[in-house]
Amino acid sequence: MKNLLSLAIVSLLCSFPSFSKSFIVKRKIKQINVIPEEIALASFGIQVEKPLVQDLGIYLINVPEVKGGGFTSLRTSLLSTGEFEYIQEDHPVTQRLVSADPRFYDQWSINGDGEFGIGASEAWSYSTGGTDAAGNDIVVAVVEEGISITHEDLKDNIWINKGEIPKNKIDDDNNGYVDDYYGYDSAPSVPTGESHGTHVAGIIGAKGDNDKHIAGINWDVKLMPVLMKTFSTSSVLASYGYVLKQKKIWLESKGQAGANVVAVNSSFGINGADCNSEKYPLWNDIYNEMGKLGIVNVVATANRAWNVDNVGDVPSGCSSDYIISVTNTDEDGKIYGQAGFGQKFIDLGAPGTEIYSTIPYNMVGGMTGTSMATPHVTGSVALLHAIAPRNVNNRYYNDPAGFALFIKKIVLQTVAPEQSLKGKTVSGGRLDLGAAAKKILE
Ligand SMILES: [Ca+2]
Ligand SMILES: [Ca+2]
Ligand SMILES: [Ca+2]
Repeated sequence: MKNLLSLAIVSLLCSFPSFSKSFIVKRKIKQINVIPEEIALASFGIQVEKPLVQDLGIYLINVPEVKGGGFTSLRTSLLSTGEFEYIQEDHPVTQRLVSADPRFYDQWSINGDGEFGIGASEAWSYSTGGTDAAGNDIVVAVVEEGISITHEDLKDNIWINKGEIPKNKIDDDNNGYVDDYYGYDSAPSVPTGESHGTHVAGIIGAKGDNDKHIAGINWDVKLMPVLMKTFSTSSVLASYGYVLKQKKIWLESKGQAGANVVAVNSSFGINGADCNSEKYPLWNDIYNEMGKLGIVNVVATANRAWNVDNVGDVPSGCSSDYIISVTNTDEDGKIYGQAGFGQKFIDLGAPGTEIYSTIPYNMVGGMTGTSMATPHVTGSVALLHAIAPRNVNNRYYNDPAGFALFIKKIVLQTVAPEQSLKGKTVSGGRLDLGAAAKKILE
């Protein structure tokens, strides 16, 4: 009986000798060790490619391609011998790190479904963020009107000043700021949150894979809320001044105090202003000072379809080398209809159209603007710090200014080329975090 079946199987396999294909079989355990499996399986016309789990009788086998329903016949024939428990096809498996967050499917720019997303899942196979090769926490300062620090997808990633006791009206850590426990609030009130800031913060660092809401580009990162209640140069400078101070303390104390801020997100600005004129000297100045301490400032350009090189913009038209200026791309990868550009001043495009992220009251929602494009780049800078191998990351500690420029160079070098951004941006392309991650590992 067995021989007849074997012949039938062999003839089935031999009747379509076009291409060979791999299958996986599981033998019934009792058959093992009676005669060598390779020989036993050969009697069924099966060639063993390699044992997979020998103790369980699982083998990868190679058979000629069987056309049209052939696999089903092959399986039926093999199973009918009573010698096999299973036979199945060998399916390709791709490396795929996606988060289990319920609204992840809405995040076209991050979840890898959109062709014109940033390639985050590719980068996540190296790191999902949080600490660098030296084991230090990576901090991103988010300068905003307000952030919902109690949002359940943000609260675990909010930076706190451990040297400060909140709400006692004393500057406990003597850094010049009273009660700066949750970062800095230039108008001294407790932040309850505001949609814009909460949305921006979520793109950079909403907790990933926690079964809640969305995944930020960094699943674990420290988000430093730097709040300003008025939109004025003085308020912005005061906010940046806080970041500068915390980074200085961190460097001087060798990580014992302060904050390891590697990037600042600035999704605000002044339309049509000339940053490089005598009217705005302090902007470039403070970006350069932060840059010297290894901080990259990522800034949003105007939500107007105009050429920033001609009409000016603060801060995206500022000439400091330590800023990355970002415009908004849509789900087709093209520059959004209402977004600034400039071959000289605007560095690259990043997804900023219909972006889902956190909003107050434990919710998520969609928003569009250069404000949403910018945190994609800011979050990427932070993630690159986490991905950088030790020998590369050492440079950050030896030459922070040089490292800030190095990270900027990697981001701009690795963009996905995009026709609608050619001649309109420095790089002529769109943020590709997956490619940047590979580059920093070279
Ligand atoms: Ca303080
Ligand atoms: Ca205090
Ligand atoms: Ca989440």
